[in-house]
Amino acid sequence: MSRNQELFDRSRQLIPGGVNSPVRAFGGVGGVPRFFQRGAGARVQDADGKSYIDYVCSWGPLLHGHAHPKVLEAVRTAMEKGLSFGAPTGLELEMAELLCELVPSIEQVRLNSSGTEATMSAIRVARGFTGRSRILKFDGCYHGHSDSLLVKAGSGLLTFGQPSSGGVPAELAALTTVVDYNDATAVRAAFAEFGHELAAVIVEPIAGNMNFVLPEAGFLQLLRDLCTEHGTVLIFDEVMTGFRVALGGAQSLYGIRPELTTLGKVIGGGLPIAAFGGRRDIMSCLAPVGSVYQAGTLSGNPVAVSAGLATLRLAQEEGFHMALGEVTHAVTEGIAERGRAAGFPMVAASVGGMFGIFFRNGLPRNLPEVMECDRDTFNRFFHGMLDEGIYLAPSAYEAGFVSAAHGSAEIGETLDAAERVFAHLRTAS
Ligand code: HOZ
Repeated sequence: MSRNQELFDRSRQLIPGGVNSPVRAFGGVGGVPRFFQRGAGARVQDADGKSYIDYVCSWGPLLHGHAHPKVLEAVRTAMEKGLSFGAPTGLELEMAELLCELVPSIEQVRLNSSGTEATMSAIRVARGFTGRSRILKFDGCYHGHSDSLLVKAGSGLLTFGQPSSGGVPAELAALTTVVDYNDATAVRAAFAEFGHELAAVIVEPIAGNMNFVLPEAGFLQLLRDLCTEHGTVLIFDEVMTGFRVALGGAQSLYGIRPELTTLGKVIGGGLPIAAFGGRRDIMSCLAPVGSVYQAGTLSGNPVAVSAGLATLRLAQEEGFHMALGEVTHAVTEGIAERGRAAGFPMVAASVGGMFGIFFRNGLPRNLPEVMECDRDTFNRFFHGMLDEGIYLAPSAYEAGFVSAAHGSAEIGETLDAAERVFAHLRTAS
């Protein structure tokens, strides 16, 4: 029996589904999850000693790959001075200064420990600031697992949102209105009906939790205009896109200034840290200045902040995102070209170090179109690539990630593997 299998069998006895986050269980693709024992640069090694080129990068944080020497050095230096104080440190101030400099819409920022906390807190401060309760989100955008955000659309726009998870009270879900991504008509209709009640609109400016879906021209501007008109707080969830698609996040690419932004992943470089920030008058609603409560024992943890600072400083090097984007484009377009040449309908999209590949004709605009992809072919492609030593996200509905440690060797190996896998899939089908 493989060591991965043995670890999975034992884990399932003690950890629900054998994993600490559902998608890791390989439920969507089948088979045995790989248990990793180490990572270096663009590569990871599983419990059986097999090596893979990693296109998950811990779901985004590892912008410079695994165990980058400068990030490790920063962590070592910080941890030797103490792991946690539960009191302010100068490092947190350095992080706040850097975040406000890199993302100009952030005038004040607060650190916490996970993207879920950041989005949950941003919603609370938006509700506290506006004195309103209702929020608007988009189907297929994921903003962590707090109750107000685990909500799917009801049967029509004017029906209440429904919980998308057990344990979420229907009464709470009813305060969340859900419409399709890129659907300007539905957004206008929602504002016409509920605009005066909307505390916040929360959106991934590039959606990375229904695979990878780009905003259509004018979509984010429409949200900006309607929020301004109705006194609604626009929240950009840049937990995934922040510092990954561009140094100033997706908002810098599209030229939109949200009231609030949530960040995570890259700002911890692989350690748990997240942040939410934005307009000074809104952030001033937070305790101890204002009445909106939010706190955390490990918020602003010095070791995590140090890893994040080192990660962000490396990303500030001239041309960093351009080079990252070129590698990502070469890998993803190369895979899609080989897929099409083998007769599969396939497209790819990427920005900076984040990408999506789809088994369908044409890029999807929203969740229903993402769901039209050929999942069975994706799953066979995924397992073929895994056997070849290429680790893609174990789900057709997740974005992929490339790091600065991925270079020409990784591009070549990945494309050669894809060619062999497509040739095999074609003969098998
Ligand atoms: N939230 C991630 C999927 N979009 C999964 C995180 C994980 O399993 O680590």
